[in-house]
Amino acid sequence: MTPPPRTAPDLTVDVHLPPGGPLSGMAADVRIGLTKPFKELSPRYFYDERGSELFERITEVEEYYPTRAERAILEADSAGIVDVAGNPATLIELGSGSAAKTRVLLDAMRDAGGLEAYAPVDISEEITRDTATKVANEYGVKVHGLVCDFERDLERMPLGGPRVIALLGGTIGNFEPQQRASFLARVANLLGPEDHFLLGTDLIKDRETLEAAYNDVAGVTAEFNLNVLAVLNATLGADFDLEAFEHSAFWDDENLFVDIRLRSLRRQLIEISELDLTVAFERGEEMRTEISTKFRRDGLEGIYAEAGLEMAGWWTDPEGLYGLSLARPAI
Ligand code: AVJ
Repeated sequence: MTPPPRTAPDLTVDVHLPPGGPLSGMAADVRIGLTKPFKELSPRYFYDERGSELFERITEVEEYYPTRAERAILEADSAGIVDVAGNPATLIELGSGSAAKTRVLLDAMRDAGGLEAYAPVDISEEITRDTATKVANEYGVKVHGLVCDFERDLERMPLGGPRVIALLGGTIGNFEPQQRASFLARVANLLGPEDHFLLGTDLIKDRETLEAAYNDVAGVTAEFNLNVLAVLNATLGADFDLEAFEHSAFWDDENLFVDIRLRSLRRQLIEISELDLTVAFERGEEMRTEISTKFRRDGLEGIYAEAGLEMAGWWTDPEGLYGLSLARPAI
């Protein structure tokens, strides 16, 4: 047996998708959402190939600031983040995607001399394999990719630290308060005394800025939102007419989220053949497709405390649009 060449990347990718693939459970979930008095769909179904492409385009429109703001913070403060995190050896990234912004963090970890391993965690097998391979080759560190639903499979995250578990991009904004609380409590439970959790959160600001970010003039967000109906047509045999709905997004200053909906432009019946279900929409009826919660530093500290975490660091961009926080298990 010849040993592998010294340059062979140290790379593994484990797949933990349920038997039905990434969309298993979707049928039952959509049935529940569409038979409620106030209809709703989970934002997880936005991201088919077209949806992922449209989201990428959203991050490039003028009005949508969160991606740029988060990148600016990472570029300015990665060294500080790595320092407060105690020069970690492993970065575990939940919802890593193409890991575009992650490299800034990996660079800072490498510069601090700690970087040993990277674990990209994502629901898309293709993207995870691609990201894992690229990072293994670029950084020459151990890469352990995990293809799973990170919410369901959180306890599968590789051990060995000190680690940083990162959830960037403002994804936590999609979680309902209860779902968020139990997710963060599980994170707290998973963290060893030397581990940290790095979280990206969009911040509360004036209504105009928030609403503009979700109602871009070019209509990319509207197209992204409507695309979820095409996903249901393709995967569940539904017959949604995308022209018969319109995008709506408004800031709810009581719940502190941008409320993203689709409004039926006429009274209509939708057949969903795979569910053997007919859904009636009134003219003007709205269905929620996403919430995007916004935070303040003190609110987030309270949310951490309830989950058994404490904030160890806080960074914002110069305009204070977006926040990155580092949390550790509360003592
Ligand atoms: C990917 C959940 C962070 O809430 O801003 C962007 C998704 N939806 N425009 C967000 C989204 C409409 C985005 N997150």
